[in-house]
Formats: sequence, structure tokens, C-alpha cells
Amino acid sequence: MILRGTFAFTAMAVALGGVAVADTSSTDTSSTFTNSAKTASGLTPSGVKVTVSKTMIGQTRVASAEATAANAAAPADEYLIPANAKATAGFVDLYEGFTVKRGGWSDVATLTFTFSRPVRDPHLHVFGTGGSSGTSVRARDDYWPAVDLVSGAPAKPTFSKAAGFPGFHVTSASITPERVYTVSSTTCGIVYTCGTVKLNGTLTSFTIKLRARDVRYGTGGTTPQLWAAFKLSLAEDASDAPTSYGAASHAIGDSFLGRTATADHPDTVSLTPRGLTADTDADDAVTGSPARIGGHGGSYTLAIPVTPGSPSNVAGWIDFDRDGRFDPNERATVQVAARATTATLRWATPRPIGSGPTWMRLRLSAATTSTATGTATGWADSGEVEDHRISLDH
Ligand SMILES: [Ca+2]
Ligand SMILES: [Ca+2]
Ligand SMILES: [Ca+2]
Ligand SMILES: [Ca+2]
Repeated sequence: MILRGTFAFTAMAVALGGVAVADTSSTDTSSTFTNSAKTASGLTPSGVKVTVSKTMIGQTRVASAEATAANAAAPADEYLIPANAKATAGFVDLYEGFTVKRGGWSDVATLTFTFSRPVRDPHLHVFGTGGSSGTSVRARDDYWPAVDLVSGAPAKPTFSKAAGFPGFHVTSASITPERVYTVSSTTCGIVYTCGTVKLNGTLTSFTIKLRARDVRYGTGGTTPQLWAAFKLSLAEDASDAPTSYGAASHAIGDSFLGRTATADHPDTVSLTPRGLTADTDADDAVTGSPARIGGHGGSYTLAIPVTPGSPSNVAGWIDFDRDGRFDPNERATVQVAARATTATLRWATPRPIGSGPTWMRLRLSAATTSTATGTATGWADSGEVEDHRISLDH
């Protein structure tokens, strides 16, 4: 058996689907990461900023810190949910020099992921995390990884396996090898771990600890090495009015129209907002089919139940002229305080309009960070969108 000195890179190439870590040819600026020894920082397509602070344990040092660019053409991966999560940006670190306990576990580093907005049930994608040193069975160490969930805010979340992790065991608090053994080659499931965990909860941060389990060959390798490669994807809520109205997508967090929002498009990620062809929301703030909106004196008023976790803006568009678009002069807005229960929108109609059916879009987003309530389409880093078929009565 011949072990090549580059097999860690080979495993990484397998785990990353052959996308070179330095490839920026297909960078999409809607999803980016930068990376350094102390901090990795990224922007999700929806606009939530993710900051990863790194703390090395003991003698560990960061030997390399690379960012992986977003690539909308990334292929699906059996170890991922959403299946094409490789399309998003992420980062790859190499940690070296940790204190090795022969045949035992070493603590390597802790990573704290902090989000600019609360996010519900984020998915952490683990790519080819693990390591090895040395090039022959007479002088080598493999480092099988473990990922422990240490803490979180406002409360410690739990892990649940979404996909992947062959050869590894996922519990509510850790990802660990089912067993460790001597191997002739490495790949996902053999020394390296590859998969997706969901972090259950609505979070502003979580902290993981990386550990390494040594398996020694002969006299052992030279420099201890552990690769750590991560991406994140967030739950999204999508609009569902006819296509002519354009698409709106919100990262799901702690603020809602009505009491909650259901996640849409759970199987794939997108770098651009996507609508739905049919309503899948189980919690509508406005009910009735169609909902009836009463008006008099040239204005329409609607009281909307809301659940804002922070001060929020609420906007609504009614397609008064029924041209299949939500126009700027068809918008009404109101601000609500955290924990308000009702948002009341009042539209002054642009011109005399007939009663009857049309479409309405409602958007709620955090007041501090988002301009989503200024436009009827596009991303928002928080809140929810609801589209409703309505009937105007006057
Ligand atoms: Ca809702
Ligand atoms: Ca939804
Ligand atoms: Ca219109
Ligand atoms: Ca919705």
C-alpha cells in the first residue's frame, strides 16, 4: 500500500466535490465568506451575517484558513440536506500542532458561530473534517474527528442528523466516529466526516469543540493535522403569489406574521429568491378564502396578528389596479414594537377601484437591519412573507 503525501487534499477534493478551495471564477456576491486565523465571516444569500470566532486549544495553531466561494452550479451531494448546499460559501481551516495522546483523544479548537439575526434550525454542513500526518504505515497518525456541541445563545440547541455522516454517530450533543481503526485510504466516513446536522432551536450563536482521536501507525507521523471545513444554510420562507408579482424570501428567525412560519424549499438552496407555485404555509395571519378586506372613503384597513421578536416593520401591498404587479403606490407600512400582537395597515387607494378579487402581499422584517418592507420582492434576513388572494369590499 502506498500513501501519498497529498491524500488529505485528495480527501478534501472528494468532500468538496472537486471544487478547488481557491476557485473564485464563479463567485456570487450574494453569498461570500472571508477567512483568517482568528475569524471567518460570511454573508448568507438572505443577508444574515455569520461570524465564526476561533479559539485554539493548547498548542494548536491555524496553519491555513481558506474561504470557499459560492458556486450556484455546485452539484447535489448525498451527504447534504439541502442537497446542493455546496452552492453556498464556506470556509476550510487546517489546524496543526495540537498535543497528541497516542491512541487517545485531543482537544483541538473551539469555534463560535454568531448570527446577525436570530435564525431557526440552521443546518451545519461538515465537509471532509479530519486529518492525518505522515506518508507511510511505518510513520503516520490518522486523526478521526469529533464535533461536540458545547453551548449556544439564547439557549444551547441540539444536533439532529439531517444527512450523511457515514461511519459516524450523531447524538443531540456530538458527532463521533462509530469506531476507529487502521485504514488503507481515507474518504468520507473513513477518518474524515461528511454530513449535515440541524441545530434545533432559534439561535443567535452556537459553539462547537473539535476533537481528534489518534490512530498511530509505526512510529507515528510528524505534524498533527486536522482539517475543518464548514458551510451553513438557513431555513427560508417564500412568497406564493403568481409569478408576475415577483419572488420574496425571508430567513426564518424569531418574528412572524401570525404565530409562526413554515420553511419552504427545504431540499435545495438558492442564491436568488424563489417563490412557490402554491401556498404551503400552515400558519396564515389572514384567513378566509378569499380574505375580505373592507374599505370606505378611499382607504382600506387591515389588522394583522403578528409575533415580532424585535421591533419590526410590516408592509402590505394590494394590487388595486390588478395589473399583476405590486406597485410602489399600492404599499402601506407600519412599525411594531417587540412582542406587539397586531399590526394595522391602512392603504389610501391610488384611484377609484372596483370591488372584487385581487392579490395582497404582506412582509414583516426586523426594523434595524432590513429594507425588505420597502420593496415587494427580494431577500430579507428576518421575518416572513405571506401572499393572500383577497376580495376588496366597499
Ligand atoms: Ca405566518
Ligand atoms: Ca412558508
Ligand atoms: Ca398593481
Ligand atoms: Ca409565509
